Amino acid sequence: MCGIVGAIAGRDVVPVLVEGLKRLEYRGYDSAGLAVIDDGGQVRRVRRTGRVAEMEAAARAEGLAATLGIGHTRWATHGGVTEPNAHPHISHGVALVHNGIIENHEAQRERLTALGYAFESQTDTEVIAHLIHHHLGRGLDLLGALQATTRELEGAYALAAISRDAPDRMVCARMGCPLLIGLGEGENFIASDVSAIVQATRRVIFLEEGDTAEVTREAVRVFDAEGTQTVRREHLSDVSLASLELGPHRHFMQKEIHEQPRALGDTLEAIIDAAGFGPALFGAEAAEVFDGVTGVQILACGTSYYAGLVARYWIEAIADLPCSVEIASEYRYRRAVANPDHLVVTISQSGETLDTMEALKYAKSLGHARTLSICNVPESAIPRASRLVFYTRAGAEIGVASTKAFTTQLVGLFALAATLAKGRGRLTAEDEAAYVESLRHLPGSVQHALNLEPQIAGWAERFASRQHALFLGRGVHYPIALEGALKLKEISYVHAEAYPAGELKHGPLALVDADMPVVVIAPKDSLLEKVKSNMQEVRARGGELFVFTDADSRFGPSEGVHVIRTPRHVGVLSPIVHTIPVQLLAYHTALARGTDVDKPRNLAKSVTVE
Ligand code: HGA
Repeated sequence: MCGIVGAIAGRDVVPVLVEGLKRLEYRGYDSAGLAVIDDGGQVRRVRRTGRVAEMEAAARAEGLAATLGIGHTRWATHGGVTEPNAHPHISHGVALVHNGIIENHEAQRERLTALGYAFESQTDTEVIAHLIHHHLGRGLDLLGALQATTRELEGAYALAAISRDAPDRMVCARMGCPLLIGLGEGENFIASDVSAIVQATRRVIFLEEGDTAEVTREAVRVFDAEGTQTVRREHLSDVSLASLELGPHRHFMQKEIHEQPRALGDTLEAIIDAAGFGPALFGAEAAEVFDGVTGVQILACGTSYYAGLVARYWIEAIADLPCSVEIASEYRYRRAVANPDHLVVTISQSGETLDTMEALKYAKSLGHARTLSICNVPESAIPRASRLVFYTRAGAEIGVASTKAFTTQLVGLFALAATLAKGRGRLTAEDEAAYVESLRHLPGSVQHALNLEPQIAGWAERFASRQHALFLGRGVHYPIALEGALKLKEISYVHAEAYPAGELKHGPLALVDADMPVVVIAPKDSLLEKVKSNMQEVRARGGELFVFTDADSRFGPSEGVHVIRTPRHVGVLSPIVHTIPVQLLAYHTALARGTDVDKPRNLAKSVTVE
């Protein structure tokens, strides 16, 4: 979703801002803009709907150059995708960019209109620019005006502002949306995501909820929610430039699918090194938090929710603990009954998914004190609000459709199931050794599945001309069918639905005919015979089957039944391996249909609004 970058330096910052905005493109956006204070002390602004490259060309044509500026990629929430709605917004020499939603913008708009301010956009954001200007008029300096403004805002925001009357500084604020400050030599930066500034510096300070800050070339002053000057720890970011670049691949999604053996290997490292499971994998307090846990409540959205559904099978079967999984945006708005002995697990690639964050806050307000986050981005909001964390080590995930984040989340969740089981005396030493051994082989098994790409690409040609598809699975592979259907929808725009295979005859079978391809996840597990019966039901109605199975199933092709086999059954980790073919099927179907794989229409990467 929206992205912010700001820079103050002794050199021209326009190229820094443009490069930062390009690195934020992956988050999904519909317009881009930047504002600078030029040598003549004037605010100059360029905005365009569409790609950053178009905005960059316009900035070049105008000869924009300056040592202070802010930039933004906008994913519209309030007001259409138009140039006047694009950020930065300007009020009498104050330029401002904003991520998030201001909930009391209507009341503020009325008040500011009565004060004589004229509005140029339909956004919620514009009130903030006018409020800062209004408070400057009361004699406050830029930081004071920002602080007075934030006291009047309700909602979520990350803000950065500059003013022609203070050409030696930027100011910024954070509430509910991530924001960080990058520290350079004689130059400093502001960004919503470290990838925006990693080309300039790796030294970063993460702002905390309610913080405001003033950033000059030489100094950074941070103030907490009470307005007291404070010190926030400096971190050295390990985001690699290579993970932000495409390299030889056509798309980030393709790159990230193929990175999975490495991503899984990195995520597994701590388990393999310890040759077993234990609370240490989840943080210093984990032994205490896990002690006496009588159940697990998982909260997540989208693909992460499906990871939670897989985990439910593992947690109940291996750890013998009841586990419920709920969509975060539903949980947060219902009257839920909390059991303080249940562990609340939130799953979010970015660690900033707003619905998941709010669900976590709600769970805590209900009395849940045992909280664990499974997350891919260090120091992001959700792990910081949780007592325990398992960091997946997938590396930056740029493609909007999640791939390596999902499979590495599954590793974290499997480790959780095994650790809880061990703590409860439910894991024998032999089982533990066997699980570690399976995990050790996981990157290799995933590589074997990746090697099936040419066959899967052949199937994708046939899906490209279809309007609909069904995905079936049973047991722990049902969530993989859900994930396969979601991937296909997200990036190829083919309508797809997933069902537990046994549910077919209760309704969806009515949809099956020769035009409805049916994808089945059917590895050699205890449910295979049941799944085979469900496949017969499809064939009997003329449906065409596309079956992903493993060599141990001995399930072969026949008329109307196409089969692709992974080399061997990998036991309890089979859902992870069977994710790879459905990812590849979606990717190649999208390629065949010519859609924008990394930036699917209407979608954004980090979903930081409700
Ligand atoms: N509400 C603002 C910013 C939207 C946003 O943060 N999207 O991720 C707008 O609509 O311009």
